[in-house]
Amino acid sequence: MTVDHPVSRSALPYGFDCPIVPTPSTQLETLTPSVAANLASFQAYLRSSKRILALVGAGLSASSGLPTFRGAGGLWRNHDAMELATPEAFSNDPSLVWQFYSARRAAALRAMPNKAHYALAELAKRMPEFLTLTQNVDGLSTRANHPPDQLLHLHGSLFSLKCTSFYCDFQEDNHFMHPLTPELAIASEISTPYTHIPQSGLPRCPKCHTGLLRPGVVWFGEPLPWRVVKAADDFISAGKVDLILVIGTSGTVYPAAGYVDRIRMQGGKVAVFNIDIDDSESDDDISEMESERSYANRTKWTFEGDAAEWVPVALEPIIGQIEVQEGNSGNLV
Ligand code: BJW
Repeated sequence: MTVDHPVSRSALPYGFDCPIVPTPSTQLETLTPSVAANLASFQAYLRSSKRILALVGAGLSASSGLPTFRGAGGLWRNHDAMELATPEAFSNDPSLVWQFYSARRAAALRAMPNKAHYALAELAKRMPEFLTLTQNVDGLSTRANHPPDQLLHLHGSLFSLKCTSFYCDFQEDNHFMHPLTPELAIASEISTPYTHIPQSGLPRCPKCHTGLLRPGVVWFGEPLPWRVVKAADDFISAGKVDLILVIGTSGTVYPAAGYVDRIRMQGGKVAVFNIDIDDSESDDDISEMESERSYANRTKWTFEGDAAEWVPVALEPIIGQIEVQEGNSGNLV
């Protein structure tokens, strides 16, 4: 499996304060007996599951070098990333918000999918009733060849553009050119002081020639794309979802976070993959003697550590082993 890559992988030129988020090793080769029992119990249930949903967030792409929103790395030029992801921020200062998104486009283009992106893509190829709901806008799941009909982008894409004019319906997807205007090239140079770009230097609508373009992402207070929400609802209504994989998300943003409770209320079980598992997310009580036969008593599993390490291991009974070579071809062995 070879991944086309439009931008070379030299030093990151973009502007997050902490572009590479170091992730402690989960040292999967030295599992304690209780962690091994937890994994065996999860894998036994996974093998018995027919319909599976994944809800993924920024932590999935952390090992690919893309910062998460909350916590370390969620600052861009001393601005809280969450405060830039609003229609109000764009309307107040489109130059600032466009530079934020231009830097993120550059970073996403130069990042590579990691083993968890490939593992989920492989699970989709092997299980027709597996669907991934991604909150990520970086395009890495698509670049890992996740089957498109089994991948829903809840929060849009960095590589979609929309006209902001009320009277214009222009929208373009898969627009990978960078920078979008010559002036936006400065967004990638964090070492230079921030410079305001006048509206004439920001992306303009090629259809109406008057409106400013904006990134095709979903900001706070905006509705999620209705086709996407409907497709997710249709999947959930079509039959009981046996398992939801909750990967690298803080679960704080709605309606995305609500899918976990919906699956739980249907009687589905939950597996959480996160570098930081808090007490409220911890497993059901298990004993070190738990065997893989005991999953009937479980409603939840947690895997604390880097999703890029844990997800491929957890899914191994279905997908086999995933290896991602330097240069980033994902190979199944
Ligand atoms: C690792 C790791 C490693 C790190 N391995 N793990 C109900 C209740 C309360 C509020 C609301 C509600 N319903 C709606 C709202 C309002 C609002 C909302 O949810 N607010 C909350 C703050 C409370 N929701 C909305 O406004 C949504 N719209 C809406 O509801 O519209 C209704 C409507 C209907 C009709 C008309 C009009 C309106 C829209 C939400 C849009 C969110 N957009 C963003 C920006 C997208 C564009 C961009 O990328 O810039 O989406 S915000 C940001 O948060 C982004 C993310 O997708 C989203 C979720 O974040 P995520 O992915 O979970 O990242 P983090 O950083 O939070 O967490 C990372 C996790 O990874 C952490 O747990 C780490 O520990 C972990 N991790 N490294 C594994 N290596």
